[in-house]
Amino acid sequence: MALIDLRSDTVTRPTPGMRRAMAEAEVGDDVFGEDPTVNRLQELVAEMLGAEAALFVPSGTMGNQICLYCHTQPGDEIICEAGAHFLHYEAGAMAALSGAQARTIVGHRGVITAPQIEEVLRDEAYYFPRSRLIALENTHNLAGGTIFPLEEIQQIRRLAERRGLAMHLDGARLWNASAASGIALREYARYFDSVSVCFSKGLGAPIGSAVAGAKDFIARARRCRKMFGGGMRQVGIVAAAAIYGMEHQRERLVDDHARARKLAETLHERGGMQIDLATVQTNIAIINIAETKLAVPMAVEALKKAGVLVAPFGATTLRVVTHLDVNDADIARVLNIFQKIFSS
Ligand code: TLP
Repeated sequence: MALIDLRSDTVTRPTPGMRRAMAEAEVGDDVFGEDPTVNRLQELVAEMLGAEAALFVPSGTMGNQICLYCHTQPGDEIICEAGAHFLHYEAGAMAALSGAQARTIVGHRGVITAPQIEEVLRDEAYYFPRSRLIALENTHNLAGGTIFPLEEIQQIRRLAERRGLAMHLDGARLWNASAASGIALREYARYFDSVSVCFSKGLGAPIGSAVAGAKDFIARARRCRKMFGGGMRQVGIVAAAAIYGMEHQRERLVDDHARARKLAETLHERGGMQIDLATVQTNIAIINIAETKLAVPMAVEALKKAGVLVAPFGATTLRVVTHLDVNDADIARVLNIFQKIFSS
């Protein structure tokens, strides 16, 4: 029987419809701005996010790093939650490429508040780093796919304006936040100076992300994309997959959320597994196995042998992510396998 891969929503394969869209895409040289499908994608993303412009980039990492670079000078400080993806999973790029440093705040389920941020902002003094950018993540990956509440974003925006800071949103899974909360993408996006979104996660595209913002910001981002080696040529074939994902595979994200919820509710407190159910708001569940008889590497191996791939996600935790290539029957099988591994 085929393995059920719950390591990430990045593992999905392009669907037949998506492959057809890719095969039929009109293309041109995007470094010259001449790929009609890329241009259409960028217009679509800008429109959806209510931004002046958008730029197609190869990965979420590049999208985030371009934005961090464009907002800061070396030595500037970026305020973010302690589990931010760009701090932990982007190979130290922020330090290497932007020369910025992080001021981290431990949030509650990935959420930090305006008063917490205000407390760490620097006063003006030549010997202090310059507080420059507030970067949020929605949904928050490390916290378990949690949604950043809109009211909190609004408070943070007010603070940012008062103190002259820019705001960036890592919206790799903003689609999920919007699908789960019913709040429009553009409503989330309007409080930020830059937003990055990914097509290669819940939407099922094989590659690609975009950054959105004001026209002059995107012009600088385009130059930076080239500098980082992300200028691409006939990439209408992949932009077509992104468009297809947004148009045909977005509404179904709520099914992923329901499956993650079902999985979490069933596994919680079985065989020693602990899940903070309040964090299971979208397509991710973090399972703490400290109280079980298995250590993380052994659990990952045993689950793999039985037919399920999960991601090790800390000293005592596993991450499971639901996506396009996982159906209800798979979830039923996963539940049986977990039951067997952790209660035997
Ligand atoms: N996240 C991946 C891994 O890197 C952990 C995953 O499997 O979840 N922002 C967020 C919030 C992300 O979760 C990711 C990918 C990225 C940015 C980076 O995207 P890519 O992988 O396209 O560079």
